[in-house]
Amino acid sequence: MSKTEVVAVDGWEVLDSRGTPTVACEVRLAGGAVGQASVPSGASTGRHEAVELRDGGDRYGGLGVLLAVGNVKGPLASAAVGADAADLAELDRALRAADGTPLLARLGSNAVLAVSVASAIAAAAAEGIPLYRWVAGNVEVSLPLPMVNVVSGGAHAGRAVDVQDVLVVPMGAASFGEALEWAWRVRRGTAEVAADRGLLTALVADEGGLGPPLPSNRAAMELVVAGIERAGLAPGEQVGLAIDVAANQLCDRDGYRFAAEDRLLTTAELVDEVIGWCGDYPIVSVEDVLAEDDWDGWTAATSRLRGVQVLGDDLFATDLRRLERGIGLGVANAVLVKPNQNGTVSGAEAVLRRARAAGYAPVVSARSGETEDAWLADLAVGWGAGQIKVGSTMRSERTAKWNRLLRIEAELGAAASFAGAGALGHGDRLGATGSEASMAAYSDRL
Ligand code: 2PG
Ligand code: MG
Repeated sequence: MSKTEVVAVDGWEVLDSRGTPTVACEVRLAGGAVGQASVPSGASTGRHEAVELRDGGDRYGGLGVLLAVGNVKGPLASAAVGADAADLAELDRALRAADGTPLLARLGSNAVLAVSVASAIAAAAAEGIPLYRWVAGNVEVSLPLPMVNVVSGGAHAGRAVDVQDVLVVPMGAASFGEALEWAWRVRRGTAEVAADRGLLTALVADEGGLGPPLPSNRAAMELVVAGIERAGLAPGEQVGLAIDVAANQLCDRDGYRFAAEDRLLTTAELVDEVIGWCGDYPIVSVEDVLAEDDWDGWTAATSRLRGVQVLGDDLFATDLRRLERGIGLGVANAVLVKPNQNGTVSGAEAVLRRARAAGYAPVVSARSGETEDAWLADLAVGWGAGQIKVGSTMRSERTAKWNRLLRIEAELGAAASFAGAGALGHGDRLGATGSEASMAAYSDRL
């Protein structure tokens, strides 16, 4: 029996950062190594992402996950026990096969992902190496450029403004640690400017961002630019803006509705609006500019937004087939990689690799409902993802990931490579081969 053979799988219910139940799991290997993991959950979920299983009924208002926990301990444990955690792709295939549906709707993606992540953590522990090292294999690791939430709206902040998130990208920073400190300074600067203007800043949104009531999307962007200046940093040179429009959430029968601004827009008008923002504010990344199934709209939007990172979240749903379709149509130039949209660690990694091979920039992302786990940080470093988004610089479920990245940076010392501004996607990279070195390294692993 190999030391990395799975011998036991346990599951239980815990609460996430919104107080919503989620699945936790422990995987035990023959050599005695153990891995524990809990999984996140989104609020602005797309139709095409892997399906969470929830109990319904009265317990926890119907949001309990005891059925999913039962599936961890039952069918998923049966599939995993005897498998080799060192071959995660094979183990993940066994988990998927036990479910048998494309979006893991039968046993629950929350159950499947918990087993997948806990297995990876156990396998790394069995080798006595950090998870990021185990994930990387022989490939060079790098610390990601952070995309940090400063002002929230949409489904994350009681729809204070219509766009879901205004984030900052400290692209002029020389290291991860410096980038995080700049983002922290911008968040504080933005809170100060908001307070000077008499806006309420004490309450924080789901991901730790500010959620002040503002008259318009533009007012949110202007506020964050003022925050960058208050922080003593140069907007557009040292720190750029990233916008998550989360356009699915704006869909109305007749178009896209900016409820806070009381406007109804067609697809073309929404794209015009975003292009206007890009002209007036130092925006480097636009996420989910249109709804998840508006492929024609996305094709046109991508060519019109050339020059900025056009990032697909609900659009791709960390799904290889949807990404293939996007690559074929020339839609977007960057992909959000959320392990729980996919359902397994190796499935999410396959999406990331395919994206890079096609010249798309990957952005590893947490969810708005998170736990204190930090495995996402290790995945981002080990995969050399280039960018990571985990919310703001406060609230423990967010800082758990930032703090893990700081630990890795300290551990690597002078050898720590930082992805920096070069990680951002832009149209000009499409069709090119990307970084030849990292491409070669990635194909070696296939
Ligand atoms: C997103 C995520 C994270 P949620 O839309 O990118 O900010 O939100 O987890 O609610 O889908
Ligand atoms: Mg999003």
